[in-house]
Amino acid sequence: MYLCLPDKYSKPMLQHLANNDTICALATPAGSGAIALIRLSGPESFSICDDLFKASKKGANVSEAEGYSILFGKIYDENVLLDESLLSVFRSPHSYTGEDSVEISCHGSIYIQQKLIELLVKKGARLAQAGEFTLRAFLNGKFDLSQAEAVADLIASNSSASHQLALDQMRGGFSNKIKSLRKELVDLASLIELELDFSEEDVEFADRTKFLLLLNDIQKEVQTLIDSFALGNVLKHGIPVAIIGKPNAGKSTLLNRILQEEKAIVSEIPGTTRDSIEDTISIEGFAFRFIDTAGLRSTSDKIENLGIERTYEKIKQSKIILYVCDMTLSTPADLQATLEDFKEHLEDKNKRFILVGNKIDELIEMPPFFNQYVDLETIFVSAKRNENINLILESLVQSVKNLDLSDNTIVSNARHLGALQKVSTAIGSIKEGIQQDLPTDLLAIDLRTALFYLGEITGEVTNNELLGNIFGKFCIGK
Ligand SMILES: Nc1nc2c(ncn2[C@@H]2O[C@H](COP(=O)(O)OP(=O)(O)O)[C@@H](O)[C@H]2O)c(=O)[nH]1
Ligand SMILES: [Mg+2]
Repeated sequence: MYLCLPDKYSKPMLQHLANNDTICALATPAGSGAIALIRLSGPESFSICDDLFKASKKGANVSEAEGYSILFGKIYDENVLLDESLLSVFRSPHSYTGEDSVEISCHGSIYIQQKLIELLVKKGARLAQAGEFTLRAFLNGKFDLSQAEAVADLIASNSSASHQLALDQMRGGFSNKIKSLRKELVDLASLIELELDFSEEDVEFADRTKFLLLLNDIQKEVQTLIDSFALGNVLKHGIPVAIIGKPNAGKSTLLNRILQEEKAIVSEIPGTTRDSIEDTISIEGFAFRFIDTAGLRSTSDKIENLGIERTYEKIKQSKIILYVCDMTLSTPADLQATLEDFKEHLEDKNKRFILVGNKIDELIEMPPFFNQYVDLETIFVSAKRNENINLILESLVQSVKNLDLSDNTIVSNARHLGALQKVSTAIGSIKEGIQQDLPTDLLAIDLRTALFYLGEITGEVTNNELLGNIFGKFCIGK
């Protein structure tokens, strides 16, 4: 009995997804532009291109071109000239997919793009499905699953932080971490499997005490990765900042100032904002998702009440709360009541609560009671006159800069998180099993589960690897 993955999940079985045909697709955004890029990958890439492309250089053709070379020439639909284009040639295995590939840079008219794709299909290429180039790259061993997923994250990244996160993952930072955890578990598993092989002889290769210590270490590392998701997720999708306060405090005005556009309706009528309005902007490389909410008050208006309910939900989901108050109306009692209402969030270490004293333009002097709350971070602004808004932005950025993002591997993918949680549960079961002195074969089941889910993250297969691991460490014949 060996630690095999169920076949349906193993990489060889995925091979059937990789048809051996030639695929093509538009790689640049749909629509017209200066240039469009059409990509071809598969064994017929070169011959298909030679069928419709005539290089300017005499005697040159795609089939004989060197890898990483560019050919200039004309594309014909039978005898009708379609475009003048550049063809970049990539020879297997030195291409993104690992296959023979060509990238056609044509003029970016929608007509040319469509016609050229039609032509490629006519000559034998098939329209690629979503992600199929990257799927091929994965199946051809160009990178593992989590790296392939990072390619999508990289394309979607909209801030320096999410870009860095995706880049680290694409370059294998996360994969290496998972691989090293897996290696440690495989080593343990090898010993356990040996015990199973020698089960009649009742030997214990794996010292249970050492085993437990190692499992503790691995579980700790897995937990660190799980914990990093909270941060990874906000870095990727933007740190949620809820703008809350009473009606007419100036929340929508503040949102508009921060976004530098008139996104939310501002009016002197209390209860104008009934639904929450969100937008993400990048400030100094970090994405923040600002949420303007319905003002908090008691009202009999049904719709406004739904909005208020939603406000409380948004507060829960936010990392940072900007509590906006109208300084011309706030009294010490109001402020006290507010702090009481939000006590739970004020005490939550994972949230930041910033009091924004708005409408300072209307004040002759600062109400002294605001300064009594020394523990509370307070920023005085005039949203209307765009005064001190930069102080809010600086403070927000500072809170992210204080986080140490450097050496730590940060999980930002929900699938990885799910798998890691299952790994942790499985390791917990093995530990329990050891403590209860359960037989080796039962421990092996949980070990396999843990390995399975780690493998699921990177898309690895364990059979051969594990066999190699067992025999690689022991002399045959011993
Ligand atoms: N004087 C002054 N008025 C403001 C300021 N910010 C907002 N207002 C006004 O306060 C009213 C309510 O603003 P709004 O942004 O809709 O408040 P919300 O209900 O909290 O979203 C509007 O008439 C705004 O022009 C400010 O800094 N100073
Ligand atoms: Mg509003």
